[in-house]
Amino acid sequence: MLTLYTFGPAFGLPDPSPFVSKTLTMLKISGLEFETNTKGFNKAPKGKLPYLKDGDQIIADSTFIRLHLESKHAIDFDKDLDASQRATAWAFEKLCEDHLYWSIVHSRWMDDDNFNAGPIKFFDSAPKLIRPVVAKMVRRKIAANLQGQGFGRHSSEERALLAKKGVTAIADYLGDKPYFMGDTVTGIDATIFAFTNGGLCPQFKAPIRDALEGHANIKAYNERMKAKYFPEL
Ligand SMILES: N[C@@H](CCC(=O)N[C@@H](CS)C(=O)NCC(=O)O)C(=O)O
Repeated sequence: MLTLYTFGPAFGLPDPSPFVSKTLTMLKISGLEFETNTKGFNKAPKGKLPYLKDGDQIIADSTFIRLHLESKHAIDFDKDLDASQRATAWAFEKLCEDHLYWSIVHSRWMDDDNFNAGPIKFFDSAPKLIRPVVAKMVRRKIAANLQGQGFGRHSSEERALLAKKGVTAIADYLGDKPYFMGDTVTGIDATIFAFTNGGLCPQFKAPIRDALEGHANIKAYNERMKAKYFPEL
């Protein structure tokens, strides 16, 4: 049995982490049987979720999980794609993960209203007395990550512009296709769905959400993916 370590559904999303949502979607696309476990964060080999347990193997990181599923379980998520399409899909995946992700993180964690509407709940299990201190420490660490990556150094106008450019690229490439690469679902759909669905989360006011809301094709795509893979949501 495959076990995926996750944070657990929150904010009406399969998981608050787009990387976990990506992997949940990927596993659903694969058709493999799997279970989820929300108690694994402290043992995460890279200090991050998701990671997968497959027998006695532990695989950390959504991209390595995908590669593992492809090699060990003989799944080719991109079997219908030629080399040029695979290259395009890879570039869009990294646009989501290394760019749009930071827009989502910035708006959820750095904006006080958004923080109090969502991430603050992650600290409910900490003892009440030290809860604000723990929350402050984690927010500080995330602010440092945003500075290190660079996204946190931009002005709010610049951050909004970058989110808009990324989202427009996704909307333009998706066009009126049912799935991101064409008529059939491929690996990149797990990522595009996870990050656009996370960005559209109605619980947060965010430039990425404003940008996504402006594209009817992305919203329709999201509804299609949700109906197919997460009907419970
Ligand atoms: N490259 C990793 C990124 C995973 C990641 O950033 N996970 C975040 C949640 S979105 C996490 O677990 N953060 C916890 C921490 O940094 O302490 C992947 O593709 O799985």
